[in-house]
Amino acid sequence: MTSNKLLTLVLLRQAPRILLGMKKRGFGVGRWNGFGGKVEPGETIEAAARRELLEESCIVCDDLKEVGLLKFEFLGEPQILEVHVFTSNNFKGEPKETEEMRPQWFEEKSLPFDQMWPDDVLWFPLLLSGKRFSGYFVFEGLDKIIKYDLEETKNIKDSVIS
Ligand code: 6U4
Repeated sequence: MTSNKLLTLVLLRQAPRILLGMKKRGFGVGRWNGFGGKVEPGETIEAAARRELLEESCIVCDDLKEVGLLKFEFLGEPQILEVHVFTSNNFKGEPKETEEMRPQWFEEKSLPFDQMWPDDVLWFPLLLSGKRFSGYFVFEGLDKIIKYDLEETKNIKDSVIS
């Protein structure tokens, strides 16, 4: 039995646009994604989301709303990734390129799903329509989802997806 690896993911919105970053290194390199990373020991998940957003995009946001909980299993890997998804439309600063990410605003109607994680095309519609959601995805390698469950949830902590 291993514990889940806690990660954060922040999607900033300024209708009709959403801010993504091109991941320049590490896990998910070459894909457009929200901003985020690992929760440090002793840190709350929301504080980690704020810190990673600042480190990766130079944006300050004190008004994050947690909207999604996504779990990822990679066949052959014991650890489950537990990604806490936050959103906000209330933030300060202009996104700047950092060592980790190259930020770019995208129209919500034309997101680059073919250059994003394959699960994103499944749950982004829920995020964009203001829903809360929980999901569990099983990956074979980094490009193929072999099984998944995804549901809208009233309270993400009450999710039936374990
Ligand atoms: P460092 O600390 O730089 O070595 P790195 O290995 O680059 O870490 P990190 O910390 O940037 O990883 O965290 C990975 C990020 O990718 C988190 O924001 C969560 C996100 N992520 C992981 N799997 C994902 C998936 N299947 N779909 C998705 N985001 C995912 O949309």
